[in-house]
Amino acid sequence: MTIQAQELAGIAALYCLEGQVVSIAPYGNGHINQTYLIRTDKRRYILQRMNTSVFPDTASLMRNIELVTEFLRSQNQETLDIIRNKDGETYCQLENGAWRIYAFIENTVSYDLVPNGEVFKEAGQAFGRFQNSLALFDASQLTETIAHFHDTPKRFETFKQAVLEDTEDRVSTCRSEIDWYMSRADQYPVIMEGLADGSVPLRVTHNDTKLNNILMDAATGKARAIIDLDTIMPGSMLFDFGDSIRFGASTALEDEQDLDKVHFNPDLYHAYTQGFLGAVASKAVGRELALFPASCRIMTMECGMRFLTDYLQGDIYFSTAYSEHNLVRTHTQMRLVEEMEAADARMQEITAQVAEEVGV
Ligand code: ADP
Ligand code: GN1
Ligand code: MG
Repeated sequence: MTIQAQELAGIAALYCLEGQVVSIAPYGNGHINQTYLIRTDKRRYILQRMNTSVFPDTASLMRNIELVTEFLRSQNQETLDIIRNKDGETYCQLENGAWRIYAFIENTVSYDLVPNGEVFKEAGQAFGRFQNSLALFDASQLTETIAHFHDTPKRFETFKQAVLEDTEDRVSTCRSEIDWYMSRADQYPVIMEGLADGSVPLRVTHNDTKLNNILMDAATGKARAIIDLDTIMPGSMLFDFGDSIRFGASTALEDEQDLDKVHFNPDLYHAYTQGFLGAVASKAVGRELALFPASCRIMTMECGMRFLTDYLQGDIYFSTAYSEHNLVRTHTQMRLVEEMEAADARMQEITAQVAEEVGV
């Protein structure tokens, strides 16, 4: 749905914002919500039209975010600041969607591509610390915003169903990609099996740990706030670790069309592992450590499979800019998995070395 400028101004008018609104324009590179930057003559805000087909229970979603941000603030951590509307509510349910406003977290940068290992190590440390903080949070208060979010075998079932239904007549355009995902089916259950038999602990996790969901201080480069808190739910530490590597240990953007530019970089894996493991240290159990390299492949396969499912279903889930966009994203994920497969021994070596360094 295209939202008109006048509608956006109407939504902003439901809030007591500081200053006069000067402009409201699309902002950021998220794939799920529609994000806008509001500028007033005094300050800036983030306005989001939440994706209610992805998150149908808006009230529970916003309650989760309220609880988690209150908790993080009580721990002296910088976090999202929900601006309440004139009725004192955390969001506005309108005919043209469900809307929320956050204070803009100023003087920060977020990256779609890792500029260097230091930045990625810093991200790892921040996500590790975040994991530690969430360990103190009472998970029973949280609603599961998307059931089976990182249940890779279930994602695979949905994928196979999309292939069978072929509603958009696109199967013929991606046969080799489909075969690629079919041939790796035995790997998908590994994390879920660990959660089921208890060898992998159930924790409270962020579940969407890509690099552009962390804001770094523009001056010092230090991590300031972890954002996009929509998917905080019970999960495995391996979801958060693997997804960060999927996105950040690549030499190219997630939607790079030139596959010659797309490589898995083991040095970036090293940097992130140093940061993350340095922060979670002894909290990580042996089975989690053993699965660090496999979790990167599983999360990358899962994400690629989700892009391919969306391509087959007519691009109904992720934001896309052109008709092959999800297929292009699928290709980068496949390339990364192949290179991770080839680098498995090296990844295991790095994990063991870092574990020793941080005394795990
Ligand atoms: P999506 O779920 O679509 O990914 P996000 O909540 O991650 O949406 O927001 C999209 C982008 O907007 C982020 O990657 C970040 O660049 C920017 N952003 C979101 N919230 C804030 C904020 N409070 N302050 C500054 N930038 C923000
Ligand atoms: C989405 O919301 P965003 O853009 O940070 C998606 C993640 C995917 C990611 C792939 C709720 O993340 O699961 O890994 O795209 N979020 C949701 O880039 O599905
Ligand atoms: Mg995001």
